[in-house]
Amino acid sequence: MSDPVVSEAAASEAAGFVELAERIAREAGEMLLAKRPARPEVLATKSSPTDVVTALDKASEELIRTRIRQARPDDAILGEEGGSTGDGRVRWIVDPIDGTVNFLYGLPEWSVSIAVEVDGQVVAGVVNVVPRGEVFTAARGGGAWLAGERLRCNTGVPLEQALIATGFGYGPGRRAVQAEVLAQVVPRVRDIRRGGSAASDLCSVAAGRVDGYYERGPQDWDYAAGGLIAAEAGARFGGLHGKPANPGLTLCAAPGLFEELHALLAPLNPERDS
Ligand code: LIP
Repeated sequence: MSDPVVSEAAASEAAGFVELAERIAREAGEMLLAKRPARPEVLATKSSPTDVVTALDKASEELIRTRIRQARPDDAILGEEGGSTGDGRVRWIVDPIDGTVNFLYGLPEWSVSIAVEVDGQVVAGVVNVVPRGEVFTAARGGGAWLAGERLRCNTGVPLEQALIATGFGYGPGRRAVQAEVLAQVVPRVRDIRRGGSAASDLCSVAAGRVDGYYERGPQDWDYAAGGLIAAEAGARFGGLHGKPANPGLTLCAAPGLFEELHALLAPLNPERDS
C-alpha cells in the first residue's frame, strides 16, 4: 500500500527519478516498435528452450543502460540481460522487454519496466506497455498514474468474484506444480487471466483491470516497478507469510482480497517445483 510518510526531499528525488525513467522507457519503446521485424529471431535461450532472448531484448537494455549512465554515471544497474553493474545507494532495476515471448510472437502485451531503488527501497517505477501506448508511473508516496489519471485498485471484491492474473515459468517441473495450484484456484475465483508480462499484470491490478495477481518465478526486474505502481494504487504487494515479494511467490491485491488469496494459496505450498 502507498507509503503515507515520505519526506519532501525524498518525494522530490523520487519524482526526478520517475521523470528520467519515463523518458528512457519511452525511448526504448519507440526503438523496439521501430526495429521489431515481422518475426524476431531467437538469439539465445536461458533457463529452458522456451525461455528466449531476442537481439532486441539486448538492444533495449543497452539503450537503457547508456541513458542511465549518461544521466547518472555513479548509479548501480541491475538488468535482466546484463546482470548487476556498479554499487551505491541508487540502483536502477531494468527489464528491457517484459513479456519476451509475446514480443517474439507479436502479441500486444509486452513492456519496458524501469524501477529505481534508493537504500534498498524502490522509490520510483515506470512500466511502458508499448503495444498499448500506456505508460504507468509511480513515485513512492506520490500515487500511481496513467495518462494524467490517478489509479486506484479495485476494493471490496470477494475471492469468489475476483479476476486473478497469473503466469507460468519455463521449466516443466515448475509448470506442473503451477498447474496443480491453478486447479485449486480456478473453482474459487471469478476467472483467471494469463497476460504474459508480470509488469503489465501488476499495472492491471493498479488500474482495476484485474482484482489480483500471483505468480511464482518473476524476478526483481519483472515486478519492481509494477509492484510500486500497484502499491501506490492502494494494493498490497508482497510474498507469502509476511515476506516481501520474491521469486518464490509474488502476490498483489487490495487488502482483504490479498488475505483471502493468501489463505487459498499458502496451504497449497506454491513455492515449490516438482
Ligand atoms: C515474463 C514474466 C511473466 C511470466 C513469463 C515471463 P520475461 O518475463 O513477466 O510474468 O509469466 O513466463 O517470465 O521472461 O518475458 O521477461
